[in-house]
Amino acid sequence: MTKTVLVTGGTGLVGKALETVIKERNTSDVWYFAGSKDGDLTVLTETKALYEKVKPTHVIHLAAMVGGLFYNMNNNLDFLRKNLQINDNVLQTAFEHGCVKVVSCLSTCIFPDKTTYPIDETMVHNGPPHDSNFGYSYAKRLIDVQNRAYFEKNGSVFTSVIPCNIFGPHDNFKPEVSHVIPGMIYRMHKLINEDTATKEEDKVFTVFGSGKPLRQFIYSLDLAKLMLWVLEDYDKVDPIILSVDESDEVTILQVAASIAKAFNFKGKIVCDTSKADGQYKKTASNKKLRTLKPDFKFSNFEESINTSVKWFIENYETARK
Ligand code: NAP
Ligand code: GFB
Repeated sequence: MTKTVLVTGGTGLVGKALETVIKERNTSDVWYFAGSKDGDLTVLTETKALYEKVKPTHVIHLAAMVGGLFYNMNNNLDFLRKNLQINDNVLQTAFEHGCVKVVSCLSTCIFPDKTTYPIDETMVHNGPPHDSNFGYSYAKRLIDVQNRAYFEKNGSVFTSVIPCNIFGPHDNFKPEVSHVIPGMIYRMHKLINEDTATKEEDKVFTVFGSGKPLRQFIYSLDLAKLMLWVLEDYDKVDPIILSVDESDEVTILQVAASIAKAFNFKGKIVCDTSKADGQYKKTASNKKLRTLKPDFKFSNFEESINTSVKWFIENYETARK
């Protein structure tokens, strides 16, 4: 069956990675990568108009108000309301259009703050999320509840994936909005390229927080390949974690060192502990994924950081910053 796939949020970090992977594959399917210029999905009439235009059989739902720790901390109400509106409009309109399948996106940051480790898919609703991003977290958790309600109603396969932190080309580098990797890439590039009077070895790069929190990071192109596998071959409503191994977890300070290496930065790295750390860890198990897809190979973290830094330098003029 030839699919017509609507990718909401198709112009962002993950959407662009999907577009790159799809271009490398010979597919007869029709793909439509929608951004907010195609319609504001917080508005039901604009959501319906987009579905009328694309007439999708399948949907990969990425569109969301998205941001890093500091953006979440200061905007929990907006993260809650905008994402609730987007999710309800996109899922209900997919249901009304009789879409065969919808794959939505949760995040490993929505799990309970007080939890045992490693976290797995059964633990999504086992307690309140971390205070820093409760708005985003509850809106995302409700996608899982909505998916079950649609399945109960008529057997629709509306499912979701739970990625760990994602990074790669086409990320959002805007410092007040961004996640840690694009945020540090942007700030290190700025430090190196401004104030040319100071010798680079005398320059000091600041890591926000203690640098001690632990994170798992998935390269956007790896996630895109896994999401395409979910679209084709995963037909359960229950969510599936798409994350690198627990053993691939790194500290924020290690991430800063990797970025410094990619820039060949010769200065010092210090931590500003006056800034928030956010969640200390959110270690997720990818056992379910490894069981269903044992042959998948994740990209090397350092190489992916190098590629992302190179992309930012080469696309500095047009990058979101
Ligand atoms: P992103 O780069 O910020 O892209 C967000 C996308 O959503 C863009 O295409 C944006 O369109 C679109 N969008 C935002 N508000 C919209 C609206 N009101 N109407 C229509 N489109 C709208 O985000 P991302 O990092 O690719 O995230 C994709 C998905 O992965 C999200 O659901 C996010 O929650 C999830 N996720 C991300 C991470 C991460 O570390 N980045 C981790 C776990 C899960 P414009 O470009 O036109 O603004
Ligand atoms: O990616 P990030 O902003 O969000 O990472 P989370 C935050 C961690 O990186 C904190 C440190 O420990 C920060 O102190 N950090 C160091 C920085 N330098 C920087 C910097 O320049 N920018 C940023 N942003 N952090 C988010 C959730 O949590 O994870 C979102 O709030 C989302 O909802 C995302 O789900 C995937 O990983 O802490």
